[in-house]
Amino acid sequence: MKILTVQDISCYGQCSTTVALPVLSCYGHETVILPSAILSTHTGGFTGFTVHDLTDEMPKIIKHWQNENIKFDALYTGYIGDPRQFDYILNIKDNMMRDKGLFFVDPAMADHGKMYYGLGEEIVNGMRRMCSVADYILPNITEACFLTNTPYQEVQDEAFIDTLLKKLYNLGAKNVILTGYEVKDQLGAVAYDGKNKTIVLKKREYPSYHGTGDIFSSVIIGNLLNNKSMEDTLEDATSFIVKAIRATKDDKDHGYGVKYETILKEKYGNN
Ligand code: PXL
Repeated sequence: MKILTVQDISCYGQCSTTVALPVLSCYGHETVILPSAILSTHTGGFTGFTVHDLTDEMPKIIKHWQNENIKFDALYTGYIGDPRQFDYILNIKDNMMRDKGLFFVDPAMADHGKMYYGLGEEIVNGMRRMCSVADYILPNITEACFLTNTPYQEVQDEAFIDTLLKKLYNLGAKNVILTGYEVKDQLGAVAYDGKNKTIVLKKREYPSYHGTGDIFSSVIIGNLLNNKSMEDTLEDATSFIVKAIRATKDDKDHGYGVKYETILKEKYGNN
């Protein structure tokens, strides 16, 4: 499958584009990138990072691709720092996909009840527009609350999650995959297709790290594009993150992201 991913390049910090590429490659997919911005680091836990917005490059890159008649089997969006980019992305979705091409939206904009640094209402509105035409949306609980104007709750019971799933589904996406679903000491994800729920939970690992949401989404997309069932997909993604956190937590110099490379190597490397 040829996948176009649109998200930032955080040069240091193991998130967004820099984790999506290796993960999707290991699941056997060709990856194409349209970087939304280039940052020295991600915006969580670092101060003084640099940001160079790439919105002005987007129409030029897209025009060249259209001249070359390039088309994609899947479009996967993540962190978007500038609201002008939503029109470009929706134009790609409408005009540059192969038959049965799939649109995956990870509305990476918030966590732990708060928007990420520098992001506001215009980003929420743009993400909502993309969700309305997506095949799959992959919000965490905080993002789900912002998308559906639901007050954030630290502790979520099943009724709250069911309401959130229905509200997310009503945004227009064909499938909802809600991540960060927590039940007692377990953490995982729940998928909803308008009829059925698929829930996969694992014993929660600590601490929580930046970038795990981006790895989680990339593993899910890698699997779904290989026609794996939702159950197998969520099983693979949750166990991947559990292993990555275990591989990282004893390294005190590595608080900015997870050491997921050894997990990929375990799965796919021969040496
Ligand atoms: O991991 C999500 C993410 C992606 N890109 C940038 C971020 C974050 C989270 O903070 O800052 C630039």
